[in-house]
Amino acid sequence: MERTFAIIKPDAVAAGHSGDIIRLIELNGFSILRLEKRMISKAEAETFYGVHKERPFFGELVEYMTSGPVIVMALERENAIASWRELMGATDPKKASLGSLRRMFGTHIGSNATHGSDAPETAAFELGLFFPDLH
Ligand code: 3AN
Repeated sequence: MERTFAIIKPDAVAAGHSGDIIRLIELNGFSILRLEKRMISKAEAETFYGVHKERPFFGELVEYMTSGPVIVMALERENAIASWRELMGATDPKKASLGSLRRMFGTHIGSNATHGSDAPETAAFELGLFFPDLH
């Protein structure tokens, strides 16, 4: 069993897609270990996206992720990290495969409905940031 960290981003929450996304998470065999609807602070977003600090879209990304409530989740499944990335689809919703969450619910490369950790080290870092009591 493996764990990953997932976010339903502000655009998807605001558009009322949370229920559909959570249903697809469960249909795809993930256990939801933790789930919380909350705001992300500017400081949290800057820490969370620290690896993108030098990218031109960093300011826009932080502003967007703090613009409204999100749903943060700890998910568990066999091969959870790669499986969740596959269910999400490519970063750009226009290029994401048919049936993927970003294709169905994303609107733009900067507002692409969901986040998922990209490696075991990132999953450990991100889970620790949002669910420090999860062991
Ligand atoms: P992924 O989330 O698929 O791992 P990354 O790690 O390349 O994608 O990018 C992190 C986040 O930064 C993306 N989820 C997206 O919201 C945002 N992002 C990536 N590229 C762009 C871009 N060209 N313009 C605006 N936002 C972007």
